[in-house]
Amino acid sequence: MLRNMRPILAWMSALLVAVPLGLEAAVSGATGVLGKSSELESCSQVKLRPAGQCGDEEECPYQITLPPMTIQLPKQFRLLEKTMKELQSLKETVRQLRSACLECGQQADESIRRDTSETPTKKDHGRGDSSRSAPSNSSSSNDVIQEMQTKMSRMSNSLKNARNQINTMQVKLDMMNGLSQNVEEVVDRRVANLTGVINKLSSTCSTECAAARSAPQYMIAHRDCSDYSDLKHRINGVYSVTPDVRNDTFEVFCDMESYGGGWTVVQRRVNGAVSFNRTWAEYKKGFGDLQGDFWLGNDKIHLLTKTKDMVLRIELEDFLGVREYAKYDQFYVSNEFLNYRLSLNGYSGTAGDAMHPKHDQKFFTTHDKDNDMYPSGNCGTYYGSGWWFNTCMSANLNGKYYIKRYKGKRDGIFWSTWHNITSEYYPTNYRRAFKTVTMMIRPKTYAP
Ligand SMILES: [Ca+2]
Repeated sequence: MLRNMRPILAWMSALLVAVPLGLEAAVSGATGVLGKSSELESCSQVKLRPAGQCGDEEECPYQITLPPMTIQLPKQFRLLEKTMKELQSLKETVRQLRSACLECGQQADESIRRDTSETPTKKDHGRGDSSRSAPSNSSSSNDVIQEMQTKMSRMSNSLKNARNQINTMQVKLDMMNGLSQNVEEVVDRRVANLTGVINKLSSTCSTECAAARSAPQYMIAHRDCSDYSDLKHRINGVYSVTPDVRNDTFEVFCDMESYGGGWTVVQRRVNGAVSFNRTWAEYKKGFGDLQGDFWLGNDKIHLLTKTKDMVLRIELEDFLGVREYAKYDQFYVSNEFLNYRLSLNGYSGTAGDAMHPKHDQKFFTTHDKDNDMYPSGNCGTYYGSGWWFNTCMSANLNGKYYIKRYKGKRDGIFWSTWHNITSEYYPTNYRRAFKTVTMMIRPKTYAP
């Protein structure tokens, strides 16, 4: 702008020099002529007359009146006028801003003095708002400050509450620490006790478990007497066997000495101390004394014969001292659902085959359960025995135990192929009695 004004000012200086009047008067009224030209339009010629009050020495100021004059000004004069107006406007704005800034600063200082918790950030913020606001916005600045004070107050209260909560939590934490210490003491004591027990067990194990480690070799289930094959078991007696691990273990009498041993005895008659005239349930479960007369039990005989191919050996001795045997290479007794049906075959021996022809595939009958082939009655009832009766028998090893020959109904222990037995005619002749009977089984694959 100054670059544009420079030729204008030079032109004005030349104009004033050209006026044929006192230089002082022209200079003093220069701006007035320019700003108030309309007031001078009535003057027709140049006049010089006193103006204002005169002093003591009558020195009065004089006013010069110029005739109407039209001067053609270049268009840049509009820029000058505009520039002057803009300058005046800027000056006024600066003045107002300065005034507003002073008032705002005073208010901010007062606010700072009222609010002891005021922060420098807030003060700067307040002044920043004021510097951008006119004096009329001071009330809004106060509102902002009050709002911030309210927020500060709320934050202060929140902080107080938080502090109270922290104190409460601290108290609880102290209590928890106390409890934790107690629990730790209890746990430590328990762990110490357990450690002692474990150490004790460990020391015990170090001396005794060596034998236990080798124990599984001897804990294989003995399915029957033939599984007791080691030398220390070569003695007749009662042993435990588990033919089927899904069923119970039970005791049997093992003949470990006769004919290679390994025999599981399922029936024996030696003294007649035990009656064999028993019910279905008794034959099912077994009865008698394993060391004397007994029936092992149909369920147990079934278990013993179902998992292995078994050989049946029957030993007979009469009171005359005659000893014979009958051996069957196949012997199997079905379960109770099939009425303990007998399967046997493959006879060999000296007593004759009194069993297979009439008793193979026959069901078991007792006096309270008639499964025989005799339609008019119960063979079990008639002969006082439980057996695989047909119509009714050619052998009955569960008959009555007679200690000597007898007459009448042949209800004693009977083996129809025994020597000279065909000469016993009913009812005149005596019946032969048997001193001992043994039925024992062994796996077909058994090798002594
Ligand atoms: Ca019948």
